[in-house]
Amino acid sequence: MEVKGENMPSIATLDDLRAELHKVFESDSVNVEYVNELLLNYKSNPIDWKKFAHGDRYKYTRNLVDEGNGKFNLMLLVWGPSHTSTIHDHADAHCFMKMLDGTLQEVRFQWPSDEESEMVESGRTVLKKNEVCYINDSLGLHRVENASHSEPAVSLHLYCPPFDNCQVFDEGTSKKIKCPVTFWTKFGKKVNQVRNKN
Ligand code: CSS
Ligand code: FE2
Repeated sequence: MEVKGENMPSIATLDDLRAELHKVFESDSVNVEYVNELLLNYKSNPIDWKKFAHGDRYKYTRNLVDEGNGKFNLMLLVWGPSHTSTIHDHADAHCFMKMLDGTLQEVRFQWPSDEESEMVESGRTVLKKNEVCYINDSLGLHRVENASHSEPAVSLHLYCPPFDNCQVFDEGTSKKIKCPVTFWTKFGKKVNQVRNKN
């Protein structure tokens, strides 16, 4: 489908974005370009999202914002200075990531062909406030890093369908293990004290 500016609804707030995402994901087929465009059209405003932005000094956190009627999960990730994810896949889901604050670096890797050689990097992208990035397993694997030693970063992630496990990979050997996707908060409230292992 062609995405034309004049057909885009206005997305002034995070609530507008959530409402539009609920509509879009009623259908079982995902229009990646359209979702990308919606996320781009929302201009980050901390007043909308600060109630979900609960960070931790040791590890980036996942804060669930919306369960999308079971069709998608929308979450805020809060990255302290130097926090980084593992190299991971996305459990056959679509993954959209929109920058709300700060800057993150995405490092992509090829799927390994065995479990005894170093992972092969396939590209790097710096993501700045309001930019959007998309990945799924057919595009490879990635690691996301807050390269700043002083500034936090906040990103909004949409996973469709939602998943509660993914695979994480060791960069030196390509060995992989299954890892649970845990939340630090849900709908603005603390759910447990367990740090995520990704
Ligand atoms: N998938 C990662 C974040 S980078 S898309 C995670 O949820 O930990
Ligand atoms: Fe990811």
